[in-house]
Amino acid sequence: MISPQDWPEPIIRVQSLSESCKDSIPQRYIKPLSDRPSINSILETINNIPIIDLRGLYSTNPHEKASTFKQISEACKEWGFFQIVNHGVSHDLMDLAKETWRQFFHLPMEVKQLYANSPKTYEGYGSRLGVKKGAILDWSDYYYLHYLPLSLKDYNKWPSLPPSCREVFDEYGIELVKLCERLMKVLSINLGLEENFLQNAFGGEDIGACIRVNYFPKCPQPELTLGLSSHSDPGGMTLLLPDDQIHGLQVRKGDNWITVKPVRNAFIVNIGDQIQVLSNAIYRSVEHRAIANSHKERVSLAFFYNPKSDIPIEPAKELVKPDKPALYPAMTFDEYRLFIRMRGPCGKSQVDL
Ligand SMILES: O=C(O)CCC(=O)C(=O)O
Repeated sequence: MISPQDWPEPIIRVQSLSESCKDSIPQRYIKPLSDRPSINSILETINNIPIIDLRGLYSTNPHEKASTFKQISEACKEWGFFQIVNHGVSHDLMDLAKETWRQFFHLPMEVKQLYANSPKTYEGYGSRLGVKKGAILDWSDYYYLHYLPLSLKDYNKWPSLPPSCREVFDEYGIELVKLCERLMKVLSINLGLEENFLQNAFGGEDIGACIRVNYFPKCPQPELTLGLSSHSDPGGMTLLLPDDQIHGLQVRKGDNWITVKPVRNAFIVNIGDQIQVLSNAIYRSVEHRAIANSHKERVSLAFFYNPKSDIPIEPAKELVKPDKPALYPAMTFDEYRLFIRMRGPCGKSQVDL
């Protein structure tokens, strides 16, 4: 498969549309009826994903420790999503990261355009995912960056404004990598594997990490569109820093969409397709999407913790049994990601294929 060099149509920034279209959205953003959010559904709003206090992982009380491991295990199996509090990342740094990126999106358009991206690597300022000509688009802009491996980290692609952006994101990346490493150990132990199993399967210290900062401008008709279409995350594990003032993330639970109520200073963790493969589907990546909002803009930071891109990822031998054969063939993350990037967000169809 050859990576596309350019977008199939001229890029229009959703932020500009939000400023010019006060009453209605262009046809290109109107989703088919089956994909539209039912914004006021009771079922969507009464539930919430599990909230887990990570302090318990380091408790000297064995019951508290075991209970925290169990909560994470159940959340991974039943939801594929959970919120974590007391995770060790400085709350000031979290606020600063969000604020810095919000400032970026408020820079004049000509400054942001300097970083316009292409579908070749997606790095930079973007307004669509996928390259299908005539696709119905999502109501969001974003900024996508590689953080690891160092060979892919290119400061020229990082915004030079606001001036603190590079420094803040560097510090944020260090903290999030540490947190992901801790969670990978917990997931390995919960799967009955050696504690470094998942980390080693991802390439040891040689993993990949990237960030997508999503910017969802105000939308005059949120009931007709989506901020981000339904998808599962292609990588290993995602730490999402949501906007805790505005609900936007919805997670699929059976036939329903649950609107996540973010807890202040929490991260939202979700299992990606690569951990689904390694765990032979004991853990499953779960479809999620973002709804648009008519009153306020929203910013979210998705930090993707991924396997090294050129090592084959396949179900752990220990989790393959005569009655549970390997459900997936070996594939590198590079091969998988290329496939995803051509198609854009498509529910769970990618990993199931
Ligand atoms: O903004 C959100 O709540 C969801 C973001 C997300 O799913 C993503 O960036 O992959």
